Amino acid sequence: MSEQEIRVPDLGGADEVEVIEILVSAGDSVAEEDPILTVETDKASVELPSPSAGKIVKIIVKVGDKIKEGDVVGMLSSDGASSDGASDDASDDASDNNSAPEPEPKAKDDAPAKSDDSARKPAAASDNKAKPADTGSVTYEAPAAGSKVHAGPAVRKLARELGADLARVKGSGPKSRIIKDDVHGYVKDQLQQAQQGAVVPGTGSSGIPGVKLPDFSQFGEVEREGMSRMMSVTALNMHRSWLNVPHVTQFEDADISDMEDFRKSLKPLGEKKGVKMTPLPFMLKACAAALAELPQFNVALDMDRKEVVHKKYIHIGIAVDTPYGLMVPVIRNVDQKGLWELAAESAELAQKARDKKLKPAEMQGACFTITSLGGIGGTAFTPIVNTPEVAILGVSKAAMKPVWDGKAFQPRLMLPLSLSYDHRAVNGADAARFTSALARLMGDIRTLLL
Ligand code: CAO
Repeated sequence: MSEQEIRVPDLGGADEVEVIEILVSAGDSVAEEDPILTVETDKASVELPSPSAGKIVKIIVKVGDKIKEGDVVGMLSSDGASSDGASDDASDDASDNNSAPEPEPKAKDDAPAKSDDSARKPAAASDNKAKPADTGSVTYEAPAAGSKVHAGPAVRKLARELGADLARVKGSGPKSRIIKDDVHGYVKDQLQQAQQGAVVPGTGSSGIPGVKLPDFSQFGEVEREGMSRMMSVTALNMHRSWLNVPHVTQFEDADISDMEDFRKSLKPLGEKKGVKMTPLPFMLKACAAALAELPQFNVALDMDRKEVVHKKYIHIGIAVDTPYGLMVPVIRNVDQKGLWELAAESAELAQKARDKKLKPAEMQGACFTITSLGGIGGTAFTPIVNTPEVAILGVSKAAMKPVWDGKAFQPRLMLPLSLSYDHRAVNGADAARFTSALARLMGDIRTLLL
């Protein structure tokens, strides 16, 4: 075991660069070429690789520091083993499973934050291999079966956020390692191709022509503002779902008169417990029961492998309106929790969302989403499925309505439900069964206990 300095390598002509991300900490094991730091030159962001395999002793620079070629940035205790291609691959796998900066969900096929799953699972069979579009612009080959992706945790995180399939991105770093600029370039090219009407191979994009903006200032005063990161990521996710999923929305009214009487009767107890019981926990319970009753809604479609992924857990996302945009924290094992626990947990997660304190893991792994606009208003809407989930329940504002009981009209409190679903996974009859089950369960909450 010997200690060696980690020095800044040749920066390709850049004089001084800024450290923008530190990717390892003392005690981490690294393979040769594993990324240690990300630095930003005036042209690109680049990951500085480890000179050899070993254990990080210390990193002596911090984010914001300016460094140049030859500077010492840390110490590595080297075991003398120089890594070959095989260990390089191993390091990539390790970065997938252990050292990624955000926790990965257990179920590899289920990351609502739009993971680069396809980089982790076997590539599509060769007969499904997409051919590059003949557009004259940059095209990307579908990955060869079993091909490895060489990219560090920060690059993988970026690719997940932007929805880029790393297996299709060409690496321009050392040993064809993918760097952040490759991901940005890939996404940019895909968008350009989509705007030009090209079908981007393997993306499922329909290649619709882009919307040309007029010069708005000819009509009146305007001001331009950069989109926040959250807004651009949400826009991309919505667009992807909208283009990839054949949506249908099923409507139903649930009679929640008795449920509301019961909920209101819980108010004094809620005050004692310091927990507000809103209609949301009842909806969560009802959705969990409906998902158990109709498990065809608790799936994801793997179109590459032509497989249906059946989930044996019931985690439900709740859409939360925040000043920064829409966030979807996830409540785990809803079927195993009681109403008070669900009320406390949903209030806590909603508050965390509004305070921007949600951890990535708290927004991953949902099987289904509830988006409730009931506290605001409206009679119905058509929510967009939060892929790779296959259904989402939109809830509008409950209202008193005259309901015919066979002899007379009775004033009943009716809750409008809008279930959007992926028609590839679910058929219309099952959707009607699902909303009927919700109406039945919320209409008589004693059935939630069954
Ligand atoms: N009908 C009538 N009233 C309802 C209702 C419904 N469907 N749902 C909630 N309410 C009432 C609640 O009972 C509460 O009333 P009181 O204060 O008198 O008890 C009031 O509306 C406010 O409830 P709330 O919104 O604070 O709590 P909630 O548990 O119902 O919802 C949350 C929590 C996080 C879902 C909600 O705050 C929220 O952010 N909703 C917006 C979600 C969104 O933006 N979706 C759009 C996604 S697509 O762009």
